[in-house]
Amino acid sequence: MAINESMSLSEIFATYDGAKKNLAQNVEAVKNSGQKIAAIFCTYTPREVIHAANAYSVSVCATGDNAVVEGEKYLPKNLCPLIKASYGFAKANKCPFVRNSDIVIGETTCDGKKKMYELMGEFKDVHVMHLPHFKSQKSLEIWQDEVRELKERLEAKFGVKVSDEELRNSIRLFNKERELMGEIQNFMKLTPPPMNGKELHALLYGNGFIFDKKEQISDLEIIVEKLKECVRDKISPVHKDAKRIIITGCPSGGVYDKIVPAIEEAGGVVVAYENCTGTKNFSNLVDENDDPINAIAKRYMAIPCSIMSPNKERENVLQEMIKEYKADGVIDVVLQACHTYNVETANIKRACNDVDTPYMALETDFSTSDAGQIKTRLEAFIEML
Ligand code: BJ8
Repeated sequence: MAINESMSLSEIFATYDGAKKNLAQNVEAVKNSGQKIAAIFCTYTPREVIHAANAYSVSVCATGDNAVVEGEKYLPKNLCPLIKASYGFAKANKCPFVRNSDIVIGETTCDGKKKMYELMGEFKDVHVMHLPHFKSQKSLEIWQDEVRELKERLEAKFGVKVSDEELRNSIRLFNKERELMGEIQNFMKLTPPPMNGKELHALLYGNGFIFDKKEQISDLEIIVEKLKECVRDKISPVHKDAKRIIITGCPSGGVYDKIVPAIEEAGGVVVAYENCTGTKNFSNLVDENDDPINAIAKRYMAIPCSIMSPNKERENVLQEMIKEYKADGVIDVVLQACHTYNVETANIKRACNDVDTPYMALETDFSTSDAGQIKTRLEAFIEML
């Protein structure tokens, strides 16, 4: 779907908006060309290892109520919608990414996901990495072994040998991508920023559905230059007095439509996503001077997800972001039955209170039935800021 310099920013945003659909239409042809594909579920998956094994990786977290209905044929109703949708879509053979993947890679993150992988293993080749939930030296050593085992598993599966040099090359490319994503995110520190939260989300989400790493990087470089031009020419779709909101919590892909447009129509602007579509995905680089396996393990282990215990880093990161992005409010998105993020709302609320920033928790699922109620609550929140 490559973009080019002659495109306007709005054309570029539209292209990224359609990136998932575009890849869904093309993934079968990619697969038939002989390319290996790994389906992944989580930001903890060390994608450099997959890349170094000459395979593409793609997130297969499904969204939408239809996919949830499929999932509920096999899984309990009171389970996180992301798990139900992802399993349901895959089991019904409707997810083109899972269907065309050679392997599914999961991690022992939350209980629902790890039990779902057992069921998925009945119809796909599933490799589950043991992700420890305490951040300690012992955990890091376990995780380093898991990263090494993933490399060996992929070598055996795809009949390749991954050298340290190939891993280092992948590390450099992924670091470059992260730096560019960070640069794009940094534009949101400006008042007003050169894009709104819908456009930022389109870039962050769409970027995950571009297979070719070099194309992905050169596209991001074009976007950075375009955004610089907007700043220079003082072009912004955002009112300078718009209330600046940070979204934190569970992955927001499946609930984006109910939340982000409602915030921005009510006079707010989403300046950052402290979640797996946003900063969790590209903060922190892999140390290019360390042993590649150890360096990869360290970077991924540091992700401040609620499945870690304790998870003080998320509070620290959020407080730092509130300062940097001059946030007026924080909205904590919790998917129904996601216990770890739900319990953590108490800590996140306290962290926001400590820096005098209004906070709201929003528990929802992938249905549209609560869209009106959410809109009303968001309007009231923005109005009181
Ligand atoms: S790194 S946020 S992608 S685990 S599936 S924990 S919403 S109950 S997705 Fe996640 Fe990795 Fe963490 Fe990110 Fe809750 Fe649902 Fe579990 Fe979920």
